[in-house]
Amino acid sequence: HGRATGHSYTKYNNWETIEAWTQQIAAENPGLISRSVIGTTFEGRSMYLLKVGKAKSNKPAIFIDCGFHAREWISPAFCQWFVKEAVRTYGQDTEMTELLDKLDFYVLPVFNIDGYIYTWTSSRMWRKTRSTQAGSSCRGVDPNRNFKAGWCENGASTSPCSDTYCGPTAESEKETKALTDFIRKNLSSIKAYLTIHSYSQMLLYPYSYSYKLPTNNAELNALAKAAVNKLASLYGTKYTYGPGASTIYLAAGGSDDWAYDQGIKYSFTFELRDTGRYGFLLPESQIRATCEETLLAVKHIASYVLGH
Ligand code: ING
Ligand code: ZN
Repeated sequence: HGRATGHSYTKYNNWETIEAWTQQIAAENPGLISRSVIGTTFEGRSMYLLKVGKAKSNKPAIFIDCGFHAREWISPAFCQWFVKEAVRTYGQDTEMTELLDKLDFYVLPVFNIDGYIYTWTSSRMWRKTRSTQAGSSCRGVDPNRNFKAGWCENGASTSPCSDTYCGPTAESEKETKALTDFIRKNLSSIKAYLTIHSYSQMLLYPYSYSYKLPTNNAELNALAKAAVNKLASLYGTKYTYGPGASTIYLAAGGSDDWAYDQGIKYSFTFELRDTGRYGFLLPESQIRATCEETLLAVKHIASYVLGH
């Protein structure tokens, strides 16, 4: 007899519950959501992707992923919130209606499913994937050090026991490969890439693998500034923003840098609440406010991208 698995947008849901939710929300909104599987994890689980938008061909798209790092539970909570708000406000909120009419959001609710489950069952502070490593009893690769973007040059470790282990090769992880294969296949439509982490209240853009600046640095800086202002307008939550390397730290192999170098010129990493009081253990009482304010920033970026 299993535990009760009722889904709630204001609680942290386990993977079994999130998996059932992806099925249900797609079934309940056939005109706005379709579900696909982009690959399987190391432990063999399906990686679900929700395509959210008014069904129509040849639309531009924005890719959003959550749950790269297992312990950052507010991140999957945001992806679920985003999808709920998209379908709830479609036809009511003029901005969301225009967004869904004119573009598709690809939402990957949990990227690192094996790690997420491990934080529920065994070790709350786990960060990495759960892959086994040749010649080591330590498990897991940092998925945000595993992309082919200055891979393992800076701010990453070659030790399988490190929390920032870059892996034996770039894209060694099945989860990384599933994501990069999907994005490469859909590159012509994907205009923006957003990856949701926590914590530290920052909006980061390339580069993190070196101190070089992206060609559209001025544009990304202005867009990040406008997005964090929107976010702060709701509850006053303060975000810093800028290129990853100078704003947080040098770290090679991140997904936002990789997406940017593929030609996706609007590529951002969100670091959601808080700034360290609770850190990864953000109380469930803050889920609603965190997701509401983040939604404003994401909608702002999406509307900007739609107009450019
Ligand atoms: N922070 C990110 C990390 O992977 C980051 C910061 C962003 C690194 C973009 C590289 C590229 O370390 C968290 N909290 O995971
Ligand atoms: Zn993270």
